[in-house]
Amino acid sequence: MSEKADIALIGLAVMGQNLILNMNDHGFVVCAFNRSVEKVDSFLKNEAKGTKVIGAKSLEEMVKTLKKPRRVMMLVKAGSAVDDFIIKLVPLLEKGDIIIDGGNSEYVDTTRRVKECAEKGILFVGSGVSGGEDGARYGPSLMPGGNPAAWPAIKPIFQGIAAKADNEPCCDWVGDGGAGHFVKMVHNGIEYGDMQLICEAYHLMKCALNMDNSEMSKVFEEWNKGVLDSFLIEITKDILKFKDKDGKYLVEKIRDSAGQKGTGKWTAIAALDYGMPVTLIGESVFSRCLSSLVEERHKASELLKGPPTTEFKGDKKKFLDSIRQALYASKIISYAQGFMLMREAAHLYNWNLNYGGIALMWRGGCIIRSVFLGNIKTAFEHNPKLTNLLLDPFFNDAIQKSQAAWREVVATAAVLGVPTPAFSTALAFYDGYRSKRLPANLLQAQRDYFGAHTYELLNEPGKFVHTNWTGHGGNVSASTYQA
Ligand code: NBP
Repeated sequence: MSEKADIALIGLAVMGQNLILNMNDHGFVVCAFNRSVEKVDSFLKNEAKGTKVIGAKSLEEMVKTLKKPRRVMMLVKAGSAVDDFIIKLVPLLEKGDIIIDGGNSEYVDTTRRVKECAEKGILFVGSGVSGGEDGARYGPSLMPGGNPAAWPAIKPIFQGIAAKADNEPCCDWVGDGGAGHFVKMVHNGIEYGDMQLICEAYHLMKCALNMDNSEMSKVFEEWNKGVLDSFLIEITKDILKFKDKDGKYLVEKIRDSAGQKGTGKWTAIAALDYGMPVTLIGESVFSRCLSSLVEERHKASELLKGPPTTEFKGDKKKFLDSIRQALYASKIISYAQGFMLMREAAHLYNWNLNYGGIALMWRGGCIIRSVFLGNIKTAFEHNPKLTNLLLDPFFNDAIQKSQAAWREVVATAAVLGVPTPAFSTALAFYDGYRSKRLPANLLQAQRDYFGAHTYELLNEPGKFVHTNWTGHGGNVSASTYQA
């Protein structure tokens, strides 16, 4: 077969098929392959009928169709399937050829694969792909990282098919090793946080303000015209007013037990591993876990009493706007925490992350796309060395303006007994972050009292000392290290 395909794509499930059609629309010739090869014929006869897409029945045949350097992209289930394909592909490729993994792989796996492939002369790229089915078809957000030598060869395809925001592609080179998949992981964690915040706003509207679905939908429609303008607020507006065949609101019939595929959990684990207080994403993961304890919650709901009513008795219109402000302020905290985590990982892995560029990559095409990300991009453009988003004048000002309403919502929710874990943890983080002095002095004293773990004095940082607090303990201290 003559070498005519610009790129091969392995994996003909929802993401792969749509990405192929998107590439085809942008003038690239794609060779399609799938483990179950019968799907190749079916795809060519149906979804890809009338396109320039070609198919291959084996990896050998697929590789022969490719222009050099060969570009092979996988969109298969993350995990061993990716390693299996790499093992089969490497002997068929030449030095300088490129393998791209567009699945939701763990960044540590990508770091390993980049290294292993480089040892064999193959350029490996791990790319976050966000936007689901629609994004893949009409413009995803793409977050490629890995072997930088691959970027010039894949850039035209990636930037060609990516979503555009402010006329710029939502795709740029992220960094070495697993940087692309790390950034995608944080994106997914932030998505967990955004969804949880919206759910808490909905819960308060329903339980504290007794609003019906049509009213709530209108509120989200209104919110979508301001600073909260985003894909997730927009779909929430649609979901809330969607009626089932019997005329009843569908969302109210859905079992309140949240599923998860793991990327939020990975973000929380990375936060713990790197010692970064990414509390809002953590709470969002735990909120899903709590929701799934349905039977236990049903029993507990009969036994564990809360306040006599969840109904808010004050100025409802004003409280509704306070919920909007609490959502906005909490969202700022969540993104500030997500960027803190990326900054720490960049420091540890020596990635040169472009934070404004990342905000632009998320600005369109993906699930967390929003107007707000434009403000984040601007903040990092003004100051690429910004240590924390909260210190940017725009976001500092936004938090100051919403602060009173945010505190009112968290306090009222606590009084009424309506759970708002993400709103609350965001506010606790804000108060902790802005505290010149925290009670960790007492904590250090406790550690030294019971475990001789030592402490530093305010006027002698870096010098660890131990006190014999009781008079009968020894004077020997434990080793000093950070877990
Ligand atoms: P799936 O995650 O459902 O994977 C289906 C593909 O993986 C099929 O091509 C299947 O081949 C192949 N596959 C499986 Br399953 N096990 C395999 C194995 N052991 N060896 C070789 N191939 C295997 O597809 P998807 O939803 O299109 O997602 C593709 C990737 O993109 C995943 O990593 C996913 O996490 C990620 N992603 C998905 C979305 C989304 O919205 N769905 C969004 C962003 C990223 P077969 O046909 O022979 O079974």
